[in-house]
Amino acid sequence: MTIYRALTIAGSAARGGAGIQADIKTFQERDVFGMSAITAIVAPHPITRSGIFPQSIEAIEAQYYTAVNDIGIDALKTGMLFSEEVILRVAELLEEKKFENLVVDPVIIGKMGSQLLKDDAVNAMKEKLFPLAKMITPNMPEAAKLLNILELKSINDMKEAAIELHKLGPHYVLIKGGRLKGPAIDILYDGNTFEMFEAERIDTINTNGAGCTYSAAITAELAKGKSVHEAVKIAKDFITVAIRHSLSFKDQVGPTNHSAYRKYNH
Ligand code: PXL
Repeated sequence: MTIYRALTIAGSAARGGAGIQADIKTFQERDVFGMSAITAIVAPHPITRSGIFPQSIEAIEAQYYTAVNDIGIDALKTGMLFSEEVILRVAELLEEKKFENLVVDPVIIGKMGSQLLKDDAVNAMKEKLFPLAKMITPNMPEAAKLLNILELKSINDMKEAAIELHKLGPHYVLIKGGRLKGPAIDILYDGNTFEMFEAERIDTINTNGAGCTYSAAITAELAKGKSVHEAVKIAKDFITVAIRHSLSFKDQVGPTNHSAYRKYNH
């Protein structure tokens, strides 16, 4: 039996619903062997107020090479990379050995408002990482930030943004319409045609880690050799059910439910 393997290069979210934790849970749920290279630890300290603890370049390299050399990789994704220095090094590593199935989730700002990518790192992400990606998966605010525009408001804005982002080099651009009014419509663009993936809008605030989970599900399906169309279709179902059954702890913005697709979808 073939075991498919996926790596996430991202931040560790101590709350358990986003970042590395969301990715690994999702890989497991989609029957893919998950590995991690942690770029930073995200955990708000109640007294010192520090919330982001970056890992050294050496530590990131060590984790990456361990995954590549000891296990092997069928697909990988990047999430929170935090600094220009990390982006440049990760891009170098991914140039050194190229992977067809690279999903770049351009994590910039978390749902709780924390800045997960420094402002001066946005250009490095666009110039060095996007050209290596099979797919980039910005949400609407991220797409706006990447293109230096104020806001995306409509499907038409999303389509125009997808065309501009595609020029930066990824094979596919998936803009996630979580912030639209009405149904949650995502736009996939391959440089030629647009494809829409639509799901009902679920009225909940508990969507912490939704973006991470969605892109991890896409990565897992690509690891198994699924087409981009199939991977996004399955991942869209996965995240929709995970949001429908999202979790609520202690009045915070809660996480999506990573086991919901397995438990409730069939
Ligand atoms: O959901 C965005 C995200 C990504 N990565 C890490 C996070 C978050 C949001 O909480 O903590 C590590």
